[in-house]
Amino acid sequence: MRPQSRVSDLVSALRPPPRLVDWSILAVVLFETVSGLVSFTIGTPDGWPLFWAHRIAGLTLIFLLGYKLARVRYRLTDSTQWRPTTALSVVTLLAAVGSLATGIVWVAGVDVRLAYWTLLSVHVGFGLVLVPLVVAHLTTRFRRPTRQDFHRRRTTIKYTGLLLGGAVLYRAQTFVNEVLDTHGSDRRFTGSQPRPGDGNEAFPVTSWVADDPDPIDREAWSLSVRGAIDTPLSLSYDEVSPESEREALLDCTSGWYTVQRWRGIRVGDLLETAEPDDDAAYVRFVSVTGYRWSLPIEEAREALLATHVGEEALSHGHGGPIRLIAPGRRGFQWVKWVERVEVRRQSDPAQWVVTLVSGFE
Ligand SMILES: Nc1nc2c(c(=O)[nH]1)N[C@H]1C(S)=C(S)[C@@H](COP(=O)(O)O)O[C@H]1N2
Ligand SMILES: [Mo]
Repeated sequence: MRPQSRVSDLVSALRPPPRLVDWSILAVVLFETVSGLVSFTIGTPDGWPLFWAHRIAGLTLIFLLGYKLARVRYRLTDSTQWRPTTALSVVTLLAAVGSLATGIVWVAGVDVRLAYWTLLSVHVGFGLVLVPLVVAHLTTRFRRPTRQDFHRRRTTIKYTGLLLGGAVLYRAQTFVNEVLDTHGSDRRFTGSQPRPGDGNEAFPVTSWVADDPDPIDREAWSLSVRGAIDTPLSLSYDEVSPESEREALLDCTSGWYTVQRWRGIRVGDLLETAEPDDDAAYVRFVSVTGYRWSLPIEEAREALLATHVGEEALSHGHGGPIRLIAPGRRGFQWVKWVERVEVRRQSDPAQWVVTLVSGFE
């Protein structure tokens, strides 16, 4: 037997029963959505298993979509089979192929932009439209798996095999990256690609969603510190003495990272002057736009409010006069254009919504 047909025999042997294929596709799409969104919050290398799980499970879709297409291809190619729901099926297929393809091409290190979106952002976009499409598609042809579809040992073996298949595909792709020395092997564990160089020009200006304030007049601006503290503060730009410096890595969920030397004031030094109450637990950083994020107070002490990047004063785009540097956190938590530091007793769940809607009128 030729090796090629052995592989295809193996792949056919792993095929779950048709109804299970459909539900497996739904399960994988949901897993990819959840793992993808949760991965946005992970910035330290100990979170790597989630990224690997996302990649491996995502690649099993190649098999599952293959099984599915082999079975239903005639409904697309034979026009007497067309139904009103066929259009929905086609759109669902396109979204699935789109998210898979952009994910795979991203792993290869390709860095093209569509309008101003990185491929990774397009991947996220495809993924987000795919969820309602798959759910809608499944309800038009709703068939619950039956007891006969499950066979404890066989089912376990098949799904284990499929996940192994996904792992082999991912390993094959990283191997190709290494052999061809593509930019895919420069990626961080988060998948982000490097933006080398120092200073304002070295890395892109990015908004999480829609935040885009007018440039801030440094003379009129001030930084206030308030909340659960003894001594409220208000500092003009000149009163912020940028004496602390540290290197930190900014990793944006749109798929790039940069390592810069940031200079500014340690939040811990600000807090020492402000004297937090004993039960202070969080520090919230609020932008002139209302955009905000909180850090647990111990972590916040180590964070920096930066006025400088590299040797330069922070540009408006990068959050000047002052922005938060939160090492180990993903980019969207590095609040730009900070004007208020609030010491608080509670966490701030509403920040998740505020960051998404800030900037919309
Ligand atoms: N106020 C505010 N801060 C923000 C954002 C925003 O939209 N508004 N975007 C965040 C995101 S998603 C990232 S990746 C970084 C980008 O910083 P940069 O524009 O300096 O590269 O800023 C973060 N801080
Ligand atoms: Mo970002």
